[in-house]
Amino acid sequence: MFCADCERIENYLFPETTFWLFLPTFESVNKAIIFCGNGNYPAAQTESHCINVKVKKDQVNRFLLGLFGEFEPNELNATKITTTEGGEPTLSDIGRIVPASVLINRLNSEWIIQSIENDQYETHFQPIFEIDENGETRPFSYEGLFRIKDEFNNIVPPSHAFKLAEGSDLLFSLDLIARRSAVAHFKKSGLQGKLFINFNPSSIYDPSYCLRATASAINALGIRPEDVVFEITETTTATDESVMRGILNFYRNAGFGVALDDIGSGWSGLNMLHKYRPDYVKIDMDLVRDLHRDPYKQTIVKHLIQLAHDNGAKVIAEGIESQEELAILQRYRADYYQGFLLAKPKLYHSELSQEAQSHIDDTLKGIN
Ligand SMILES: [Ca+2]
Repeated sequence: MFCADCERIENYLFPETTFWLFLPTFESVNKAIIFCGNGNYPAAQTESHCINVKVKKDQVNRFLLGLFGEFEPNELNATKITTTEGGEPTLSDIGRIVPASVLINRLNSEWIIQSIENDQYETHFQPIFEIDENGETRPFSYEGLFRIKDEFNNIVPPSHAFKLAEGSDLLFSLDLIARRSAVAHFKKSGLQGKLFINFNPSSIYDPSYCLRATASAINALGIRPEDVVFEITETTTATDESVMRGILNFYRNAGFGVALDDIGSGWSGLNMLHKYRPDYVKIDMDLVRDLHRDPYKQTIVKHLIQLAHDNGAKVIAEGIESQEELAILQRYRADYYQGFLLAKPKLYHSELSQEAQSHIDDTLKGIN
């Protein structure tokens, strides 16, 4: 289940660890030697820009946080580290070299790995509604919202968890777990309608490899591909265009739908709409907020909906909190509606027997 690509910080630590630091400048070498001297950490300079330092296990946190507290962010990024149990680094130790910034982030995000391994996460669902001409609302689909808990069983704000994961090279694992959790919880909850799954394109190196596990999980649980839509967020514009196309092709070939998430007033969003021809466009809640009071937003939303329709996409307005906002969106003929006004995200409890739930878990465990 857990991605073997992600090394744990413990893999770098021994009862007494020798840290091999490859430092970018003489100034950083000096800072490190002075810090080690003051803290009584036995350090030796092996080459002009390399020092090694022996640190006992219970002192590792203090050592790493203290040392890198002395460094500027660019020094931290340019410093590379590997560890050994005492001897000189071998070839495999060289393969474990990481930037100091990643090691520090991993130290801070160790709880994420613990939570993944202990299954301390769940997926909440927020319905997306269609509204007929009589004003009757009906859930058309459910967006899965991943919630991970820390060691005290508190739900961590998702943006914080994903940011930490990104800084410590865990984004790929966390995003994969989140997608799989959405599929499992959807099946267990017995919800009817489509499932919308959030997806971060920057967590993908190779679409056919990285997305296969999610596609397999969907198939294994007997969910029809046409009932699954992946929401790709606009904030990841840094993602290479060819990678994005690879991802979209993968989803389309597998029969899934694609939504562009959080489409705002930015040009990148409009550009993506034209370039990637999504099945759905989700209008960002910033545009929806106080729509009735803001003629500028009204112009944008009106044209955005028109543009989406011209490109064959359905429009979902998200983050709706007031009747006034909803009324305008209906007037502009958005297709679907989501927000606290209509329904909050919540945990849907399983309708299935314990045995049926275990069967789902077991099915997913076999998929990597
Ligand atoms: Ca979303």
